[in-house]
Amino acid sequence: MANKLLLFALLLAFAPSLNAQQTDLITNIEGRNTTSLNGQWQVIIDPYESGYYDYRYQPSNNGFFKNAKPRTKSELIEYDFDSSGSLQVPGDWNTQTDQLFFYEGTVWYKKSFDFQRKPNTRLFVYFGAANYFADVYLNGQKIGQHEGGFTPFNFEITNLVRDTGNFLIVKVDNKRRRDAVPTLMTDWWNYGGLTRDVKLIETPTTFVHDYLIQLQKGSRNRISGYVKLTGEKLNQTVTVRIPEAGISKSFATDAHGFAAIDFNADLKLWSPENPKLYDVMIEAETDQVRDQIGFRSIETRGTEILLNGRPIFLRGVCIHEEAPLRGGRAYSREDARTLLGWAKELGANFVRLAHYPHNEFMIREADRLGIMVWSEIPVYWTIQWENPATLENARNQLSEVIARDKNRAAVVVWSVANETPLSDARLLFLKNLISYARSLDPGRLLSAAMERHYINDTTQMIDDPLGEYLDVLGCNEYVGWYDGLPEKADRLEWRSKYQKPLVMSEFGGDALYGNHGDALTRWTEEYQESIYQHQIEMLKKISFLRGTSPWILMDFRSPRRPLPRIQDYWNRKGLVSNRGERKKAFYVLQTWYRELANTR
Ligand code: GCB
Repeated sequence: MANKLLLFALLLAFAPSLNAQQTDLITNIEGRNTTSLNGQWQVIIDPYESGYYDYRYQPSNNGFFKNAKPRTKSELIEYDFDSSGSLQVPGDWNTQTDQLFFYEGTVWYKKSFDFQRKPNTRLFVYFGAANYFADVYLNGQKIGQHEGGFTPFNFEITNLVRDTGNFLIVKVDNKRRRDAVPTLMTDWWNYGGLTRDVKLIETPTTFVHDYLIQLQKGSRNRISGYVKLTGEKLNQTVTVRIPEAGISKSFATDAHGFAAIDFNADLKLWSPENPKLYDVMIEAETDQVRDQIGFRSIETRGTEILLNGRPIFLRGVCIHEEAPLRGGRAYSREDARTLLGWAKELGANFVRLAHYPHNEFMIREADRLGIMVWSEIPVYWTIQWENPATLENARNQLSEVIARDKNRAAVVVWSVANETPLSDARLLFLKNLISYARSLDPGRLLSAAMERHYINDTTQMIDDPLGEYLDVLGCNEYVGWYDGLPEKADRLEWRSKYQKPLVMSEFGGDALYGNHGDALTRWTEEYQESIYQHQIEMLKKISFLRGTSPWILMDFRSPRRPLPRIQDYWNRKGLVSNRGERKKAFYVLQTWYRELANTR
């Protein structure tokens, strides 16, 4: 009996992480032959999940995914997608209708489409993201499920798709769960739905599934990585061409379709001053993919961060994936351009994309604009450190964002956690993520927003044991907001146990745009301005500081912020309001960043 129980507990522990039907992520969607499924999708709001469970709370064989219609006038069917409402995809559901503003639960999405698949092709359905849990069905059959609200996934539908009358149905559930990643408590809005692009990807029967084409760690003239084919003809010759650099190198793939690539290359390196991207062609016998790739080295030496071998200071700002001006989840290239444009105006060469992987547009635009990126997974606050399924889930989200963005020069840091409380279990969990990230992508720096503490009234100590395993130390501090008044920063000294670079990954305070008063009156622009003034003087004195990303570029929605007339469910720590107005602190930071740009 005890054994049975143990087995059951183990099964239960691993159940939510089963991704059995999921195809490995296809790299570089922009370079593929795709058909958009964006637009209006029919939806059914299903708070009791009666489209999934029967009245005994057992999964039903006859759920809404069947898209049934009464065949006779007597037949009883209690749902109908086609006369229910519709929602725009991509998009969160919360900001599309008042009815769903605070909703956390299940919404069923349905899209009909025709598709004439050409002979000798394969077809995949690709989701940029679905928050949080997705069950996906095509023509009444389950094709897969996915957990995690901010990373892409795809399923093969080659043998299921019909020329006409396909119906793709997705049950999206954004209920928060204690064991999930993130867990129950966050400081951002739980926007639900098909929040990013949905596409069909058509490929040859054997195709270039994945590749890593980046500079080898520590080198500025040697490219190393791999190309991976999927399909029946796995032994092929693949050629990597970078015409502008006069490169054409061929490799033979092995019986698994895998070829390690490794060659010298004389390249103009990517940097914020010159964000050079090369056209790169990956040509197999049966498939070709084109990408735009930048090449740069990133490493640390003592307390320095070196970009292309030269010390650099990361002049950054944090950003949530909140749509500028319109509100709701950001989802478009225009959203990315606006947000990154404001960061540039601020004088930034770096952004921390908090607290989860943002959409691919952000990374692609950062690549083009020359903005370095800190990319993060939602291991936030009080995750269940001892739950193996939670770890598996975090690992999966990490592997998906690395799979998607590993060829983007802009991404310089993978961050595995934010403000997680010290414990042995937490350290084990995060060490596991760090070594996993290094195994998937040896080239980038690893960081996390760690814990730090006072050793006396005026000394902050960084000695979180996690620091030993990171390349870059991250610290969030709110001196002047949650921790004393702004002038407290004047007396503070920072110490670190580690000879490593520090990025002050958060600081700041709330101000309602247009709310004025003296520098000691909370919620005014003047108070926030004063925080930045005192902070900057303090930061200048930290000898091992190599970057800053204050909290945050723009006001963002949070259910934890109910104060009427000031917050109204917005976290007001933005340097820019949700309507795009610059607050006074914006200019304080801009002045410092301009100074730094001229002196470093
Ligand atoms: C933090 C968190 C961030 C919050 C911020 C705040 O430390 O990392 O997610 O939004 O503080 O505004 O309190």
